[in-house]
Amino acid sequence: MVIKRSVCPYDCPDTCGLIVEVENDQLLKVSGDPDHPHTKGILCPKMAHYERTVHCPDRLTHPLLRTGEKGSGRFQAITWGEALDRITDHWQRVISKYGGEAILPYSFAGTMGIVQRQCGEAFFHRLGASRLARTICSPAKDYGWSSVMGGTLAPHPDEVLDSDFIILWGTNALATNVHLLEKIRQAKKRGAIVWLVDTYETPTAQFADHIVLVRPGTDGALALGLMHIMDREDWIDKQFIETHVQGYQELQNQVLPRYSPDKVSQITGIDTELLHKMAKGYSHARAPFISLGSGLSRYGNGAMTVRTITCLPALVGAWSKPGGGLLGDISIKTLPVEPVTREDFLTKPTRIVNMNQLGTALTELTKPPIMSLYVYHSNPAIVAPDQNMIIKGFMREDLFTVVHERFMTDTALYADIVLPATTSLEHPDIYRAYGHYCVQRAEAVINPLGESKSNWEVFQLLAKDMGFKESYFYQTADDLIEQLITEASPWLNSAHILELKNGYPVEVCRPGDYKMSFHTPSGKIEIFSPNETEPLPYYKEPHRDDAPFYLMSSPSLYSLNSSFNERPELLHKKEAAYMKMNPVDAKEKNLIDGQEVVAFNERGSVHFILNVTAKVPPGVVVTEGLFYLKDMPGNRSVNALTSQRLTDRAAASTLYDVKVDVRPA
Ligand SMILES: Nc1nc2c(c(=O)[nH]1)N[C@H]1C(S)=C(S)[C@@H](COP(=O)(O)OP(=O)(O)OC[C@H]3O[C@@H](n4cnc5c(=O)[nH]c(N)nc54)[C@H](O)[C@@H]3O)O[C@H]1N2
Ligand SMILES: Nc1nc2c(c(=O)[nH]1)N[C@H]1C(S)=C(S)[C@@H](COP(=O)(O)OP(=O)(O)OC[C@H]3O[C@@H](n4cnc5c(=O)[nH]c(N)nc54)[C@H](O)[C@@H]3O)O[C@H]1N2
Ligand code: SF4
Ligand SMILES: [Mo]
Repeated sequence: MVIKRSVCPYDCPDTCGLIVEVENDQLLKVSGDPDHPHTKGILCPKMAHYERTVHCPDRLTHPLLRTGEKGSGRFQAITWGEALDRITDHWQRVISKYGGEAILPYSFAGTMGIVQRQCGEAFFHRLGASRLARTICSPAKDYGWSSVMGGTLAPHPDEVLDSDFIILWGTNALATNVHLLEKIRQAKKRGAIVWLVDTYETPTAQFADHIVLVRPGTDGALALGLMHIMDREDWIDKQFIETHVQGYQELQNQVLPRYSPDKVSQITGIDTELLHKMAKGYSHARAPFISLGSGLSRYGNGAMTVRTITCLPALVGAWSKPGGGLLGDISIKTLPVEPVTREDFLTKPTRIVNMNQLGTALTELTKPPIMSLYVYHSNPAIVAPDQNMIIKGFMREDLFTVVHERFMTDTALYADIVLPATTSLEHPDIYRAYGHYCVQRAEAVINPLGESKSNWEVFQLLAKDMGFKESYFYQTADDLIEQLITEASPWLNSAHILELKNGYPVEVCRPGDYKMSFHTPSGKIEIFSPNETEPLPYYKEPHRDDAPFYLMSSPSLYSLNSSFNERPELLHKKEAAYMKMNPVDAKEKNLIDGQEVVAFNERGSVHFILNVTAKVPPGVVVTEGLFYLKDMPGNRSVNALTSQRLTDRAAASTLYDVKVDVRPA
């Protein structure tokens, strides 16, 4: 038996260190690495048995050619040689008839390793394909943060240990940020008070001393209401503001008067007493800390909402206090991506297609139309908005679709050719976390299952078949990893480089005073951002459908986006595709707990099992987790209801900005 270190590859802020026990290419056990500085040996329930995903009997092991109708799931095994020839022959024909832009790559975050995640971009740049705006997750959140804080480094997650007042704002941390929640538990033991701001009582609410339920999409108004009270009561840090903040006076004079507690209460649904209590607690805390999730950024006003919330710590000088500040994502690129993505391979700036508008792209784009789609480490049939439109696109007879996957996902079911992919334990990579400051390299610990190949290997083979001569395509993944490490200076020192080579996680170097070094054009925190067309924050309305219920589709504890649905025991824990509804609404609609219901709007209808619970306020319905269609009662899942509309800035998804009506099935 051999014991090796590895890294959790999934799209999760924690990027846990793993200890893997292997014998004869068989994983015996996967556990947490106790030596990891942030994750300290603890894994979430999903990864505790990663070996069940890796050795899952449903893994794809051979290239497949479609033999039945699109979506029928009828395929026959073919060789890699035949699969690659069919793909490149088809692409040559598409390129000569329509040009390279008729080919669209589609990928997101099935694996977060930099090489395997991003190497496809180099290939498609060289091919001259349409480019994909990969904005499904949190670019509106990043935008909101940067418009106030610029390139300022986010606080280290350990800061929260020293906080006495913590707001979990729009984050179901028990599902999505377990190691930060662990630190919050420790802070609580030392006396910290925890507030939760969400749209319903999430499983994380059990950790909160105070729960604030906000009307979906109105958190910007909540933040302005808090600032209004803090300003009126003079609960602000004037000295900090004078030295480190740009635009407080403008905010005070032009914006805050418009957000009285009564007005904010009307917009958000929060009563004025609770607003007052929250503002008082926040501004009187020794070290107030906000953990900001992404849910509230996935609205038509998402970037502005995050921008407004990001102003709060500045008013009380939280940045100058050990334990104070705001942590969204650690987006700083401690490892470069450019050596992998190779934008220089583009001979001209090709068309950009937004990944949130795949449905429209496949069904409506012309000049040229999309004639071939190559999907890798993403499952758009389930994760992307407007499922019916996407499936309509997938059904096009003249669309040539290739899907590189570990499992027969709903997307792969519509492929002309399916290619089998490795898991992270079968290929090398290097990882950078977005919830802490560690990077870690991982080597393959077992041989690829069956004939599966890594993203990097497939793009190398496709490049060869297409006759690309660039040396980039003829190096190994390890060569690329070495290059990234070499170019990661000044974040890594020589001791770090050695540790990475040996497979250990390393925490990158940060300047000592980074929390108080504001990397904005003015060198100050910019409440007033002169570069914005709207230089001051204000409350912007989200998009709204004309239907009675706000629909939340939050992350589940037992799956990660559409991943982990291959695991029966995790699926069992999710029980069923529930829709939570308040008892008052259920009564009014004549619906009872446990009954099958249909949520619907102009984009689609989805069947759920009704769960009547007071944890959800009236007017809101909630479903947790994304399911494969075979596990849904009505063969459609929640994204048949979500829309392709984009956020106010950064063209991100608005997955939570959606309304539905509900009727019995
Ligand atoms: N177990 C598990 N872990 C995951 C994931 C998963 O699916 N499952 N997903 C991974 C991914 S891709 C990401 S991006 C990260 C983070 O994933 P995110 O999607 O950012 O998840 P959370 O940060 O938990 O934020 C979602 C929370 O926002 C709340 N919310 C929605 N609208 C509003 C609103 O208007 N106001 C407020 N205050 N709250 C709102 C939802 O109810 C939910 O509790 O998690 C990652 N980790
Ligand atoms: N309604 C609603 N929709 C959502 C969300 C939500 O909260 N609500 N969350 C959104 C968010 S935040 C995100 S980030 C997106 C995520 O969307 P995706 O990034 O598409 O995430 P997954 O559904 O996990 O799909 C990843 C797929 O990659 C495959 N895979 C894993 N590793 C590899 C590999 O090395 N190579 C290849 N070729 N394949 C691999 C997996 O088997 C899996 O099927 O979903 C979004 N969709
Ligand atoms: S999904 Fe997140 S919490 Fe779970 S093991 Fe992976 S990095 Fe850790
Ligand atoms: Mo995400």
